[in-house]
Amino acid sequence: MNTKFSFSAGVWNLNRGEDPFGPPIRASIPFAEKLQKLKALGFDYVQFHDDDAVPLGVSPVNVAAEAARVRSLCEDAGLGVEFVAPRLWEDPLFVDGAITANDAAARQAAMDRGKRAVDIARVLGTHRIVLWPAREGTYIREAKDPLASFDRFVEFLNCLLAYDPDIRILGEMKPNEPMDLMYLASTAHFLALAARTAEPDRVGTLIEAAHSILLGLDPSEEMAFAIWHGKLWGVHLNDQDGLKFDEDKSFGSANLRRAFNIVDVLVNNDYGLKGEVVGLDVKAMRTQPTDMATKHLSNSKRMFERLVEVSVKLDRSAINALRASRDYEGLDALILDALMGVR
Ligand code: 3MF
Ligand code: MG
Repeated sequence: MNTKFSFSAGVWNLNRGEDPFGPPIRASIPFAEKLQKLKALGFDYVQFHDDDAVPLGVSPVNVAAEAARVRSLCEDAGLGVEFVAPRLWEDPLFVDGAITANDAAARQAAMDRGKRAVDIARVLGTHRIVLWPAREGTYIREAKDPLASFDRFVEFLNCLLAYDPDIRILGEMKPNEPMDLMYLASTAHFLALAARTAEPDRVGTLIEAAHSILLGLDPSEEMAFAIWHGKLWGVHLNDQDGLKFDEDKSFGSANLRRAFNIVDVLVNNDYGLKGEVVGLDVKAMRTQPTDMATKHLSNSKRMFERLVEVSVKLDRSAINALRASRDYEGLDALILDALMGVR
Protein backbone atom coordinates (compact mmCIF):
# COMPACT_ATOMS: atom_id res chain seq x y z
CA MET A 1 0.00 0.00 0.00
CA ASN A 2 1.40 3.41 -0.94
CA THR A 3 0.06 6.60 0.57
CA LYS A 4 2.83 9.06 -0.35
CA PHE A 5 2.35 10.63 -3.75
CA SER A 6 4.05 13.22 -5.94
CA PHE A 7 1.84 15.53 -7.98
CA SER A 8 2.22 17.20 -11.35
CA ALA A 9 0.28 19.32 -13.80
CA GLY A 10 0.84 20.62 -17.32
CA VAL A 11 1.70 24.22 -18.06
CA TRP A 12 -1.51 24.14 -20.15
CA ASN A 13 -3.56 23.58 -17.00
CA LEU A 14 -3.05 27.25 -16.12
CA ASN A 15 -4.62 28.62 -19.27
CA ARG A 16 -6.56 31.63 -20.47
CA GLY A 17 -9.97 29.95 -20.62
CA GLU A 18 -10.32 29.85 -24.41
CA ASP A 19 -12.61 27.18 -25.86
CA PRO A 20 -13.74 26.30 -29.41
CA PHE A 21 -16.52 28.90 -29.12
CA GLY A 22 -14.80 31.79 -27.44
CA PRO A 23 -11.50 33.60 -27.08
CA PRO A 24 -9.23 33.81 -24.03
CA ILE A 25 -10.88 35.56 -21.05
CA ARG A 26 -7.99 35.53 -18.58
CA ALA A 27 -4.59 37.19 -18.68
CA SER A 28 -1.79 34.85 -19.68
CA ILE A 29 0.50 33.90 -16.82
CA PRO A 30 4.22 34.21 -17.48
CA PHE A 31 6.01 30.85 -17.51
CA ALA A 32 8.12 31.40 -14.38
CA GLU A 33 5.02 32.49 -12.50
CA LYS A 34 3.19 29.31 -13.52
CA LEU A 35 6.02 27.30 -12.00
CA GLN A 36 5.84 29.32 -8.78
CA LYS A 37 2.08 28.84 -8.58
CA LEU A 38 2.41 25.06 -9.03
CA LYS A 39 5.09 24.88 -6.36
CA ALA A 40 3.02 26.98 -3.97
CA LEU A 41 0.08 24.62 -4.49
CA GLY A 42 2.27 21.69 -3.41
CA PHE A 43 3.13 20.24 -6.82
CA ASP A 44 6.43 18.44 -7.36
CA TYR A 45 6.59 18.13 -11.16
CA VAL A 46 5.50 19.98 -14.27
CA GLN A 47 4.55 18.55 -17.68
CA PHE A 48 5.35 20.00 -21.08
CA HIS A 49 4.50 19.68 -24.70
CA ASP A 50 7.70 19.96 -26.72
CA ASP A 51 6.84 23.50 -27.82
CA ASP A 52 5.71 24.59 -24.34
CA ALA A 53 9.34 24.06 -23.35
CA VAL A 54 11.10 25.15 -26.55
CA PRO A 55 9.01 27.12 -29.08
CA LEU A 56 9.15 25.85 -32.66
CA GLY A 57 10.77 29.10 -33.82
CA VAL A 58 13.97 28.30 -31.92
CA SER A 59 16.56 27.17 -34.45
CA PRO A 60 17.74 23.55 -34.13
CA VAL A 61 21.23 24.56 -32.96
CA ASN A 62 19.73 26.45 -30.02
CA VAL A 63 17.16 23.87 -28.87
CA ALA A 64 19.40 22.25 -26.23
CA ALA A 65 20.47 25.60 -24.78
CA GLU A 66 16.88 26.80 -24.58
CA ALA A 67 15.79 23.53 -22.95
CA ALA A 68 18.64 23.92 -20.42
CA ARG A 69 17.36 27.41 -19.60
CA VAL A 70 13.87 26.00 -19.00
CA ARG A 71 15.33 23.24 -16.84
CA SER A 72 17.05 25.77 -14.58
CA LEU A 73 13.82 27.75 -14.28
CA CYS A 74 12.12 24.54 -13.13
CA GLU A 75 14.95 23.75 -10.74
CA ASP A 76 14.86 27.30 -9.35
CA ALA A 77 11.15 26.82 -8.71
CA GLY A 78 11.83 23.46 -7.02
CA LEU A 79 10.01 21.42 -9.68
CA GLY A 80 11.09 18.38 -11.67
CA VAL A 81 9.86 17.65 -15.20
CA GLU A 82 7.55 14.66 -15.38
CA PHE A 83 7.29 14.26 -19.14
CA VAL A 84 7.47 15.85 -22.56
CA ALA A 85 4.72 15.23 -25.12
CA PRO A 86 5.26 15.97 -28.82
CA ARG A 87 2.37 18.14 -29.98
CA LEU A 88 1.46 16.27 -33.13
CA TRP A 89 -1.86 17.96 -33.84
CA GLU A 90 -1.51 21.73 -34.35
CA ASP A 91 0.81 22.13 -37.32
CA PRO A 92 -1.19 22.48 -40.59
CA LEU A 93 1.03 19.71 -41.96
CA PHE A 94 -0.66 17.36 -39.44
CA VAL A 95 -4.18 18.19 -40.59
CA ASP A 96 -4.79 14.55 -41.58
CA GLY A 97 -2.86 13.17 -38.61
CA ALA A 98 0.89 12.89 -38.15
CA ILE A 99 1.77 9.26 -37.47
CA THR A 100 -1.00 7.84 -39.66
CA ALA A 101 -1.21 10.62 -42.25
CA ASN A 102 -1.62 9.43 -45.80
CA ASP A 103 1.05 11.96 -46.79
CA ALA A 104 4.57 10.52 -46.35
CA ALA A 105 6.02 14.02 -45.82
CA ALA A 106 3.70 14.52 -42.82
CA ARG A 107 4.74 11.15 -41.38
CA GLN A 108 8.40 12.08 -41.74
CA ALA A 109 7.72 15.44 -40.06
CA ALA A 110 6.04 13.58 -37.19
CA MET A 111 9.16 11.47 -36.64
CA ASP A 112 11.36 14.57 -36.74
CA ARG A 113 9.07 16.30 -34.27
CA GLY A 114 9.10 13.22 -32.02
CA LYS A 115 12.92 13.21 -32.03
CA ARG A 116 12.98 16.90 -31.19
CA ALA A 117 10.72 16.16 -28.21
CA VAL A 118 13.16 13.44 -27.11
CA ASP A 119 16.08 15.88 -27.39
CA ILE A 120 14.20 18.35 -25.20
CA ALA A 121 13.19 15.67 -22.69
CA ARG A 122 16.82 14.56 -22.33
CA VAL A 123 17.90 18.09 -21.39
CA LEU A 124 14.90 18.60 -19.10
CA GLY A 125 15.90 15.44 -17.24
CA THR A 126 12.99 13.12 -17.96
CA HIS A 127 12.83 9.77 -19.75
CA ARG A 128 9.09 9.90 -20.18
CA ILE A 129 7.65 10.76 -23.59
CA VAL A 130 3.85 10.96 -23.57
CA LEU A 131 2.10 10.29 -26.84
CA TRP A 132 -1.46 11.57 -27.19
CA PRO A 133 -2.14 10.66 -30.81
CA ALA A 134 -4.76 13.37 -31.24
CA ARG A 135 -5.41 13.20 -34.98
CA GLU A 136 -4.52 9.56 -35.58
CA GLY A 137 -7.92 8.51 -36.78
CA THR A 138 -10.47 9.57 -39.32
CA TYR A 139 -13.58 11.66 -39.80
CA ILE A 140 -14.93 9.02 -42.14
CA ARG A 141 -14.02 5.35 -41.98
CA GLU A 142 -12.92 5.18 -45.63
CA ALA A 143 -10.25 7.89 -45.34
CA LYS A 144 -7.33 5.69 -44.27
CA ASP A 145 -6.23 2.10 -44.44
CA PRO A 146 -6.46 0.86 -40.83
CA LEU A 147 -3.86 -1.91 -41.15
CA ALA A 148 -1.37 0.47 -42.76
CA SER A 149 -2.12 2.89 -39.92
CA PHE A 150 -1.24 0.32 -37.26
CA ASP A 151 2.04 -0.39 -39.12
CA ARG A 152 2.75 3.33 -39.15
CA PHE A 153 2.19 3.55 -35.41
CA VAL A 154 4.73 0.77 -34.85
CA GLU A 155 7.17 2.42 -37.24
CA PHE A 156 6.84 5.73 -35.35
CA LEU A 157 7.34 4.11 -31.95
CA ASN A 158 10.31 2.07 -33.18
CA CYS A 159 11.88 5.20 -34.62
CA LEU A 160 11.77 6.98 -31.24
CA LEU A 161 12.85 3.89 -29.29
CA ALA A 162 15.90 3.53 -31.55
CA TYR A 163 16.69 7.23 -31.34
CA ASP A 164 17.27 7.16 -27.57
CA PRO A 165 17.85 3.95 -25.60
CA ASP A 166 16.75 5.54 -22.32
CA ILE A 167 13.31 6.87 -23.16
CA ARG A 168 10.00 5.27 -22.24
CA ILE A 169 6.93 5.99 -24.35
CA LEU A 170 3.58 6.41 -22.58
CA GLY A 171 0.55 6.23 -24.85
CA GLU A 172 -2.32 8.43 -23.64
CA MET A 173 -5.29 7.04 -25.50
CA LYS A 174 -8.59 8.79 -26.13
CA PRO A 175 -11.52 7.43 -28.15
CA ASN A 176 -12.62 10.63 -29.92
CA GLU A 177 -12.15 14.39 -30.12
CA PRO A 178 -10.76 15.94 -32.17
CA MET A 179 -11.35 12.97 -34.50
CA ASP A 180 -14.60 11.05 -34.82
CA LEU A 181 -13.00 7.63 -35.11
CA MET A 182 -9.69 7.36 -33.30
CA TYR A 183 -7.31 4.49 -33.94
CA LEU A 184 -6.28 2.65 -30.75
CA ALA A 185 -9.22 4.05 -28.80
CA SER A 186 -8.37 2.33 -25.52
CA THR A 187 -5.35 1.57 -23.37
CA ALA A 188 -5.77 -2.11 -24.23
CA HIS A 189 -5.46 -1.34 -27.94
CA PHE A 190 -2.25 0.57 -27.32
CA LEU A 191 -0.75 -2.15 -25.10
CA ALA A 192 -1.54 -4.74 -27.75
CA LEU A 193 0.22 -2.60 -30.34
CA ALA A 194 3.13 -1.93 -27.94
CA ALA A 195 3.75 -5.68 -27.84
CA ARG A 196 4.52 -5.56 -31.59
CA THR A 197 7.19 -2.85 -31.25
CA ALA A 198 10.93 -3.54 -31.19
CA GLU A 199 11.06 -3.01 -27.41
CA PRO A 200 7.72 -3.62 -25.70
CA ASP A 201 9.27 -3.16 -22.25
CA ARG A 202 9.84 0.50 -23.01
CA VAL A 203 6.30 1.22 -24.13
CA GLY A 204 3.59 1.73 -21.53
CA THR A 205 0.72 4.01 -20.81
CA LEU A 206 -0.59 7.13 -19.13
CA ILE A 207 -4.31 6.87 -18.48
CA GLU A 208 -6.53 9.93 -18.34
CA ALA A 209 -9.73 9.42 -16.33
CA ALA A 210 -11.86 11.56 -18.67
CA HIS A 211 -10.65 9.55 -21.69
CA SER A 212 -11.73 6.26 -20.09
CA ILE A 213 -15.12 7.78 -19.26
CA LEU A 214 -15.56 8.99 -22.86
CA LEU A 215 -14.91 5.39 -23.84
CA GLY A 216 -17.69 4.22 -21.53
CA LEU A 217 -15.23 2.50 -19.20
CA ASP A 218 -14.53 2.94 -15.54
CA PRO A 219 -11.07 4.58 -15.29
CA SER A 220 -10.06 2.45 -12.31
CA GLU A 221 -10.61 -0.72 -14.38
CA GLU A 222 -8.43 0.55 -17.22
CA MET A 223 -5.80 1.55 -14.67
CA ALA A 224 -5.98 -1.83 -12.96
CA PHE A 225 -5.45 -3.59 -16.29
CA ALA A 226 -2.40 -1.44 -17.06
CA ILE A 227 -1.02 -2.03 -13.55
CA TRP A 228 -1.47 -5.76 -14.04
CA HIS A 229 0.74 -5.43 -17.13
CA GLY A 230 3.31 -3.41 -15.16
CA LYS A 231 2.60 -0.53 -17.53
CA LEU A 232 0.76 2.20 -15.66
CA TRP A 233 3.54 4.78 -15.80
CA GLY A 234 1.40 7.92 -15.54
CA VAL A 235 -2.14 9.16 -14.91
CA HIS A 236 -4.10 12.24 -15.83
CA LEU A 237 -6.76 12.58 -13.19
CA ASN A 238 -9.80 14.74 -13.80
CA ASP A 239 -13.54 14.19 -14.11
CA GLN A 240 -16.14 14.11 -16.82
CA ASP A 241 -19.92 14.42 -16.63
CA GLY A 242 -21.00 11.75 -19.10
CA LEU A 243 -20.38 11.38 -22.81
CA LYS A 244 -19.94 15.00 -23.84
CA PHE A 245 -16.96 17.03 -24.96
CA ASP A 246 -13.69 16.49 -23.07
CA GLU A 247 -14.47 18.48 -19.93
CA ASP A 248 -11.35 18.06 -17.80
CA LYS A 249 -13.34 18.88 -14.66
CA SER A 250 -11.70 18.90 -11.25
CA PHE A 251 -10.99 15.45 -9.86
CA GLY A 252 -14.06 14.06 -8.08
CA SER A 253 -16.29 16.92 -9.20
CA ALA A 254 -18.77 14.85 -11.23
CA ASN A 255 -18.58 11.43 -9.59
CA LEU A 256 -16.92 11.08 -6.22
CA ARG A 257 -17.26 7.32 -6.06
CA ARG A 258 -15.54 6.88 -9.41
CA ALA A 259 -12.74 9.13 -8.14
CA PHE A 260 -12.52 7.06 -4.97
CA ASN A 261 -12.12 3.87 -6.99
CA ILE A 262 -9.26 5.40 -8.95
CA VAL A 263 -7.46 6.42 -5.76
CA ASP A 264 -8.16 3.04 -4.17
CA VAL A 265 -6.65 1.11 -7.09
CA LEU A 266 -3.53 3.33 -7.03
CA VAL A 267 -3.11 3.13 -3.24
CA ASN A 268 -3.56 -0.63 -3.11
CA ASN A 269 -1.23 -1.43 -5.98
CA ASP A 270 1.79 0.64 -4.97
CA TYR A 271 1.39 3.26 -7.69
CA GLY A 272 4.13 5.82 -7.13
CA LEU A 273 6.72 3.52 -5.58
CA LYS A 274 8.68 3.32 -8.84
CA GLY A 275 8.57 7.06 -9.39
CA GLU A 276 5.13 7.26 -10.98
CA VAL A 277 3.52 10.66 -10.48
CA VAL A 278 -0.11 11.69 -9.93
CA GLY A 279 -0.78 14.04 -12.84
CA LEU A 280 -3.83 16.28 -12.84
CA ASP A 281 -5.11 17.26 -16.30
CA VAL A 282 -7.81 19.68 -15.14
CA LYS A 283 -9.13 22.92 -16.61
CA ALA A 284 -10.40 25.87 -14.59
CA MET A 285 -13.99 26.78 -15.39
CA ARG A 286 -14.07 29.53 -17.98
CA THR A 287 -15.89 31.78 -15.49
CA GLN A 288 -12.90 31.90 -13.09
CA PRO A 289 -10.90 35.13 -13.10
CA THR A 290 -7.08 34.84 -13.23
CA ASP A 291 -6.53 35.19 -9.49
CA MET A 292 -8.98 32.37 -8.77
CA ALA A 293 -7.97 30.10 -11.64
CA THR A 294 -5.82 27.75 -9.57
CA LYS A 295 -8.61 26.27 -7.45
CA HIS A 296 -9.20 23.48 -9.97
CA LEU A 297 -5.68 22.28 -9.19
CA SER A 298 -5.79 22.71 -5.42
CA ASN A 299 -9.27 21.16 -5.19
CA SER A 300 -8.21 18.16 -7.29
CA LYS A 301 -5.08 17.55 -5.24
CA ARG A 302 -6.97 17.93 -1.97
CA MET A 303 -9.70 15.56 -3.17
CA PHE A 304 -7.06 12.98 -4.11
CA GLU A 305 -5.45 13.26 -0.67
CA ARG A 306 -8.78 13.01 1.15
CA LEU A 307 -9.71 9.94 -0.87
CA VAL A 308 -6.36 8.38 0.07
CA GLU A 309 -7.45 8.81 3.70
CA VAL A 310 -10.79 7.16 2.93
CA SER A 311 -9.03 4.27 1.21
CA VAL A 312 -6.60 3.75 4.08
CA LYS A 313 -9.36 3.83 6.72
CA LEU A 314 -11.60 1.31 4.97
CA ASP A 315 -12.22 -1.82 6.99
CA ARG A 316 -10.74 -4.38 4.59
CA SER A 317 -11.77 -7.37 6.67
CA ALA A 318 -15.37 -6.13 6.64
CA ILE A 319 -15.09 -5.79 2.84
CA ASN A 320 -13.71 -9.31 2.54
CA ALA A 321 -16.50 -10.68 4.70
CA LEU A 322 -19.13 -8.87 2.61
CA ARG A 323 -17.54 -10.24 -0.56
CA ALA A 324 -17.48 -13.76 0.89
CA SER A 325 -21.13 -13.63 1.88
CA ARG A 326 -21.91 -11.96 -1.46
CA ASP A 327 -23.62 -9.13 0.41
CA TYR A 328 -23.00 -6.51 -2.26
CA GLU A 329 -25.82 -4.29 -0.94
CA GLY A 330 -23.98 -4.22 2.37
CA LEU A 331 -20.73 -3.47 0.55
CA ASP A 332 -22.42 -0.67 -1.40
CA ALA A 333 -23.58 0.91 1.87
CA LEU A 334 -20.14 0.53 3.43
CA ILE A 335 -18.49 2.42 0.54
CA LEU A 336 -21.13 5.16 0.47
CA ASP A 337 -20.88 5.62 4.24
CA ALA A 338 -17.10 5.87 3.94
CA LEU A 339 -17.49 8.55 1.26
CA MET A 340 -19.95 10.43 3.46
CA GLY A 341 -17.45 10.29 6.33
CA VAL A 342 -19.84 8.13 8.36
CA ARG A 343 -17.51 5.16 8.90
C1 3MF B 1 -6.24 15.69 -24.50
C2 3MF B 1 -5.25 15.64 -23.43
C3 3MF B 1 -3.97 16.36 -23.67
C4 3MF B 1 -2.79 15.55 -23.26
C5 3MF B 1 -1.52 16.31 -23.44
C6 3MF B 1 -0.30 15.53 -23.08
C7 3MF B 1 -3.96 18.74 -23.66
O1 3MF B 1 -7.47 15.21 -24.15
O2 3MF B 1 -5.51 15.09 -22.39
O3 3MF B 1 -4.01 17.58 -22.93
O4 3MF B 1 -2.89 15.16 -21.93
O5 3MF B 1 -1.45 16.68 -24.76
O6 3MF B 1 -0.21 14.38 -23.80
MG1 MG C 1 -4.41 14.40 -20.72
